[in-house]
Amino acid sequence: MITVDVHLDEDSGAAMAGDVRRGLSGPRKELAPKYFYDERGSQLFEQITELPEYYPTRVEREILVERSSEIVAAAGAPATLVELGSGSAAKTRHLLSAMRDAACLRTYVPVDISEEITHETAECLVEEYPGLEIHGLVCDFEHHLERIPDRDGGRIIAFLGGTIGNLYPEPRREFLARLAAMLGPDDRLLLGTDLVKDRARLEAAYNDSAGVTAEFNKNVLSVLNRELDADFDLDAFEHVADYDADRERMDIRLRSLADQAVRVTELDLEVEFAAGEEIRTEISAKFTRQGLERIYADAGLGLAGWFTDAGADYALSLARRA
Ligand code: AVJ
Repeated sequence: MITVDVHLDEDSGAAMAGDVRRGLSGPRKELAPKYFYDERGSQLFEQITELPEYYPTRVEREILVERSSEIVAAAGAPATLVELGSGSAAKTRHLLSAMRDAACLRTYVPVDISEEITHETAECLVEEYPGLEIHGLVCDFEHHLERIPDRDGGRIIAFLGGTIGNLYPEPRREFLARLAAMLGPDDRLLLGTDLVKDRARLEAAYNDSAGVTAEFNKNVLSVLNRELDADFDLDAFEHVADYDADRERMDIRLRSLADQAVRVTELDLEVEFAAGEEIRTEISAKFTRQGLERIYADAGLGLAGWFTDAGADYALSLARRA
């Protein structure tokens, strides 16, 4: 009942080296948020999701708990759930249960970068959902979307957690257009998006009083120290996260506290920082229903369902191929 295909071809170490060289060589320094998530970074993110100030995970779960059966019905009671970035599939169970209760559930396709987690999750789920067929894919779904198997009986392709918010508008449009191209008439995208709200709540969510987000942000420097033999002093940088209301996104950086030079031995690179100079490490876009309708239209998609929590802090939306 379980198959797992692994597609981790290209040398991810070389890709990282190239990304980091480009990111730290220009006048505006930047590192991609995917580099946060080594083992420590993933643990810190788990801790973030439990912080009182960080509402997105809780409200997304609330929507799934309260409205999964409506979502499944609105998606046409499909036979397959594909989940991009499935991890331990904690939230997925609400959708799977709703599909089982609607008697449409046949196949779950978890797509994740971690082979270990994908296997573990698959083993647990076949026990919890007797008869469930699991076809796992281990890959970087940003690059290997096209590897996702097509299925009869319709699919929900779920991309939860608000991770779409990490993409800049143009790569986001390209990613959604590639998803749109995969959708058959009976398939629906299910996308999790954090919504625009007042600055104070947004900024609190990314500047928690326990300092976990600061530690999470600085962890990317530990990743570079280990993977590229760099010598970043984590205490020489401070966490900065503020809301850019014009662009409707959180802007998350690390600010150098002093003039300093950092050596990245593996890249044979010396990076200079002036006091106050920043490295952007993440954006986290916030959405409105209107904005998302536009974003969908620009990617060849159409809004087909809108589900929010009671406080309208977060949305799960369904989209179809236009
Ligand atoms: C995992 C990308 C959804 O943008 O809120 C949390 C990551 N960064 N706190 C987000 C994050 C700092 C999170 N996403």
